[in-house]
Amino acid sequence: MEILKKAAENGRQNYPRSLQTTLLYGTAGIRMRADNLDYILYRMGLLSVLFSKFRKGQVTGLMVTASHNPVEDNGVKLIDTMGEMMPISWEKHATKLLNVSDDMLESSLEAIVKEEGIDIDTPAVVCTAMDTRPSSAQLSRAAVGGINALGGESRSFGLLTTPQLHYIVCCLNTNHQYGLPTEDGYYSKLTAAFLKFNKGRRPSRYLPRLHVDLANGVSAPKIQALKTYLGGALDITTYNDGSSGKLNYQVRGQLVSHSIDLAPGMRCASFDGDGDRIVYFYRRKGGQFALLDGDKIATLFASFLSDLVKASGLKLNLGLVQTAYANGSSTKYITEIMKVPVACVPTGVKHLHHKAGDFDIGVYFEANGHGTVLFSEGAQKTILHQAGDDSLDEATRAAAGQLVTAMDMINQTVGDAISDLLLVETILAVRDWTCGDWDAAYTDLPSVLLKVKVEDRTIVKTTDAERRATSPPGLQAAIDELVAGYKFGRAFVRPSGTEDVMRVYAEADTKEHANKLAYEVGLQVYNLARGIGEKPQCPA
Ligand code: G16
Repeated sequence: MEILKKAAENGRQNYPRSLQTTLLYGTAGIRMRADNLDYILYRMGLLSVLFSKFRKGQVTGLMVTASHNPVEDNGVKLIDTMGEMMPISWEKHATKLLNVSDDMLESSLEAIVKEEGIDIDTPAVVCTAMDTRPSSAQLSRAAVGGINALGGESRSFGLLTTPQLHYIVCCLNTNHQYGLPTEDGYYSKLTAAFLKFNKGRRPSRYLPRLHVDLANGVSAPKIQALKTYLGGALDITTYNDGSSGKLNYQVRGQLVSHSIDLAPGMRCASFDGDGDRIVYFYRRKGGQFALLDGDKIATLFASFLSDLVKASGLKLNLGLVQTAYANGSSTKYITEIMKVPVACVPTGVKHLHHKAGDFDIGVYFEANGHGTVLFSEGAQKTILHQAGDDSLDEATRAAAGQLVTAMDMINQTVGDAISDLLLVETILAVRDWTCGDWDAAYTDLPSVLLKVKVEDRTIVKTTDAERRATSPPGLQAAIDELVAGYKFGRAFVRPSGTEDVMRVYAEADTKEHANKLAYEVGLQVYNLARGIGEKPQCPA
């Protein structure tokens, strides 16, 4: 096929492969030091065109970002037609294109076309956007180079949060039914729902005042825009707003930046670099710092939505999806107190999103604050019907109407810090809650996350939603033995899909025990999985 040949030739000349290491399209795309990414972006541009053709010319998306990684890194996330992540079945094609030599690029493209039964003459459209990293503009140009080389139409949206691009892709493929495919359409849809929900509300304990740390990322300008649409209904003070300071500076596993001088009574939230994750935090009355993470947000959403489902007289099954990182106390609370079914899947929004589709209403969250709510097509229709059914009493209809408004506020395509923020604030206002009221539902077990550097992270293999290691031999037995020594002990290890490290998670009855367990498991990983560099240290 002539066009594949030309695209491969263009790649060889203008975007030659500059790395010989083996790369993987991982948890959320590919990310690494930005210096060598040009050819990768070019090739991912090619792939997104093939993917659009495979989807019969529907719009696909390509986001240039390395999300929570340091500013020196960059990467790419590919988006499917309804705004979800590119399907896992296509990741092998991405990995193949990341690793083939320039000489093999043409035949590799041909193999994808053949395997997926793609009609190469189908038109293709790819929407692109980028975060605020210094390397993003150049890498976007490389991606557009790839899109155009295969005859695809590229539509560049400039700076967007990752979830905004997901939203726009979905709008375009639903003929604008999901919303208007513009940034203005996004703010208008979400804030109209927020304002509707909060109209005339006069809470006494809840204060519509929030402090948000934006990690110097792409959400900084976006929150300013949001504020104009909110028109003062929510007073947002911003920190790390991009005016100075490094992107993702001090953003760690659980995304808590230290830039906010926390006084009691302040309600704070923190975003990651590309705006798809959010966690809340505050200082308890006794002065203790408290994190309201993705698990706490998930339980807040699930309990609120399940109350509305009951009040609207609907029979819809609501479930919650978590990963192994979910705090043991949250899972216990959801199953035993809330009586909501919980599913556990491997890390990565793509897994959670997929599983959430098994429920009429699927709430999914990773503990790190990545999550949203999915309403099945059937559930959406039933809710809309109920809200407009005049034969029902007013309270029942009003509850269904509130569900409709909540659906409009939620970016169902992917986890979205802005949309999640608006829904958290709405629920707190409706319930007239402070952070303390929200936090009171259950108490997290102390937990710790460690990183361990190893020679080759692929030698660690896991099963049971990453809760057990099957390789290297002896590792799981060693973890089991260590865990048995701690009250409420739980630990697991998994290779990161976004950084070149192994992650070790541990929880136990006290912080000291959780630290010690994580450290001991980390040492086993270091010894059995060929650790490199400094040995793990026991966290303070
Ligand atoms: C990405 C994924 C998340 C995942 C996180 C960490 O987040 O989208 O699902 O939890 O990376 O992944 P890992 O532990 O494999 O490095 P983000 O916000 O950085 O795109």
